[in-house]
Formats: sequence, structure tokens, C-alpha cells
Amino acid sequence: MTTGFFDGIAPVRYEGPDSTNELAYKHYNPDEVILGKRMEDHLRFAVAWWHSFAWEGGDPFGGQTFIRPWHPQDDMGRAKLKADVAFELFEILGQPFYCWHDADIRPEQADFAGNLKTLEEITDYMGEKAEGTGTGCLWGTANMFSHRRWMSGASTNPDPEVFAWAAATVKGCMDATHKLGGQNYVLWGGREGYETLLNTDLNQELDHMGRFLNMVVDYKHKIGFKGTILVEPKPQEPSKHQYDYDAATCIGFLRKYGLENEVKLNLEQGHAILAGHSFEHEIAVAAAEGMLGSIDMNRNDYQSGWDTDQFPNNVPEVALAYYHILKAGGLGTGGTNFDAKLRRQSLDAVDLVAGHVGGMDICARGLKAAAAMIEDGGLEDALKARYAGWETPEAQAMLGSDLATIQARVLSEGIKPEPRSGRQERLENYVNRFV
Ligand code: XUL
Ligand code: CO
Repeated sequence: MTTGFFDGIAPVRYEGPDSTNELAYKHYNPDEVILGKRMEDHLRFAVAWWHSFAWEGGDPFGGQTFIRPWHPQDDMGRAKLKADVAFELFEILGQPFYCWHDADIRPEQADFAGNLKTLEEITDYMGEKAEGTGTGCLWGTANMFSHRRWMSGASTNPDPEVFAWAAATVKGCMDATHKLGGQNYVLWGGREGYETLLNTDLNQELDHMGRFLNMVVDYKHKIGFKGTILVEPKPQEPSKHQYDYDAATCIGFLRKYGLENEVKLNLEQGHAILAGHSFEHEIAVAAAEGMLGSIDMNRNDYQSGWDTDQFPNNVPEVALAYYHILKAGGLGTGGTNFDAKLRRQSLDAVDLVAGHVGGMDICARGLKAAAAMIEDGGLEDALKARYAGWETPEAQAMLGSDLATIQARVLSEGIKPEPRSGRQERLENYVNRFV
């Protein structure tokens, strides 16, 4: 028996680019082989519990617009109904993964023991529901930013009792992720930062955060969790300043606290934009350090400048992101999680399906364009040509040399560099052939 929430909506199938069926995949064809690998295995799509099921449609100026049968979310029976509906959406979409925060899946209780008990109960239920469906857990995480206890941070809170709650909470969420066969565990520090330096000991807070993350890694090994620990950069919002500002900042943090071989990054399109970067910049920075873990796919509203978490709809942008992902060898244990929500006026069940179908098709188009550029090799050739001068023995020797020797060489050989075109417009035109 189904919940009836998606009544009248059939499982979405691939019908090809000429289909006019609104609820068909025109580009996402899971079994299509791209660069020797199935499309589904490249993209590894996940649906996010928080946006698709927990979010009630509120914004800073107005409350709930979605009136779902599982609202209000303060009761275990309704939490199970929410999980039933979730697995119905997964069956319709056929995507391989889902992601969750503890607070999305279990009702908040009066104390820690109650939160843990309901988390264990609902994740047992989710595990049973997942059996035989082909949809598993990409990652779990703890929501340590919504409840008022987290208002001054979790691991960076000046109150050690909050640090204790954070540690206890993450242990519970890691256990639950492990039980569900999760492939990664994510930490996004929404309140790990500050509102004002007037009341903040930045150094102490960073040390606590580094120590906390080391405990997470130790616990991962203790329980034999084979997944990847991921941190998710974002420069601000909700905090005025967040310590995990962007990929480069996170990499510096991980190195400082000895975690560079243990933790990778979960990069989000909208967070990159908030930090003043392109998505492909963040991916390339992480990949350069071997720290590309997973991606949260979405887009912001470029006029408002807010983190609007919309479904992606820009193929050229998505194509460049996947180009760098493919160049880096793929996402490994990671995937493409839709950290994307409907607009608050999009009330219907079919909107929820259509948002994901559109997002998956955009990503599939981006992936195919990226793979075609890799196969064609035009960008790689242009890159090689631009740096070809460095292949000579004289150039290589210079890297092991010193300033005085190099100066002597410039003088004796009369070296006089001739500027060459960076060819940006021609390269942009090249990309345009594929997108
Ligand atoms: C918030 C955000 C989170 C993380 C998980 O901007 O992206 O949903 O992905 O906590
Ligand atoms: Co995210």
C-alpha cells in the first residue's frame, strides 16, 4: 500500500532528447556508458531529506506554505510516514542514494537520550525500507545549527557542555550512517564561526574544531566505517563568518590539524558562488590536493545573491564542474547530492518530482558535454601547448636553481620573453561547441 502522496505519478524513465513527456528523462540514461562507466555510476545522484521532505516552505518573512500529511514533524508516526513518502519518491526517480541530517528524519525530543532513541528507531525503519530497493545512503550528518543550543556553535561553542552534546550527537549520527551502509559522513559547520570577533576567541575555537574532527576520524576507524569523512565549505550564512570558508581555507585547516589524508571536501555550487568563486574553481582546488570528495549540486539566484538552493538549470556551468570532476578521476565514494529545494510556491507533489527530473537531466547533459571535451582533448591540448616551454631541460633545471644563477643565465643568454595570447575567447568558443 502506498501513502497516496504521489498518486498518478509513474516511475520516471529515459525517453531520449526528443521526448515531450514532462516526467521523462531526456538525457539521464543510467545505463549509457560514458568514458567506460555507466552514467549512473558517474553521477551517483542523491535526494536530500531536508529540502524534499523536512522543509515546510518557510522563509525569513513567512512561515509554512507546504501542508504535508507528515507535518507537524513532532511525532514518530509522522516521521515514519515521511520516510514512506521519501522511498516512494526514490522509486519514482530511480536515483541510487539519499542524504539526511538527524533532525530531518527523527522528531526532536526533550533530552539527548530521547533524540538518540528516536534516531536509532527511524534509521532502523529506513534500513528496512531500503532493502531490495537499490537506493542507499550516500551520507548522513548531524544538524548542529537549527536548535537554539547550537546558536554559538557546536564544537566551537564557548560552553563545553555544548561541545559534549556535539560529540555525543556526531557519534550517534556516525553509528546510524554506518548501520545504513552510508558511503560518507559529512560535517557542515553552519554555526562553526562567529557573529562578532568582540566576543570570540578565534584561535581557541579553531583548536577545538580541529580536535573535534580528529575525534571523528578516530571514531570512524574504531567502528570500521569505510566511508569518507567530508567537510563542506561555506563562507557565511547562517554565521557572519564561517571557519570552513572555502576549499582553500578547509585544506589549510585540515593540514594544520594533521587531517589531510583522512578528510576530503563536499563542495556545493551555491557555496562556491557565495565565496566569490566558480564551482569549477572549488572542484579544481580540492582535486589539486587529492581532496575532492563529493558535490552538493544546486544553484543560487544570481541577482539576489542569497544561498537560494535552487535546482541546477545551467548546462555550461554544470559541464565545467563535471569536466574538472572527470579530470580528477571522478567522485570516488562521493556523489551528486541535490542540496536543492523547490520554490515555496511550488506546492504540488509533481513539482517535487519535476525539480529532480530537471536537475538530473541538466547534470546528465553537463556530464556528457564534459566527457565529449575530455575525449576530444582540445582543452588539454591547449593547456599542454601553453606550458610547453616548461618541458625543456633548461626550464626544468631552473626550478632546482637559485635567483643568482638564474640572473646570470638571463644576462648571458640575453633572455627576452615574448608575450603570447591566452586565447580565452577561442577556448570559450571551443567549450560552446559541446554545451
Ligand atoms: C547548508 C548546507 C547543508 C549541508 C549539510 O547550506 O549546504 O545542507 O549540505 O548540513
Ligand atoms: Co550542502
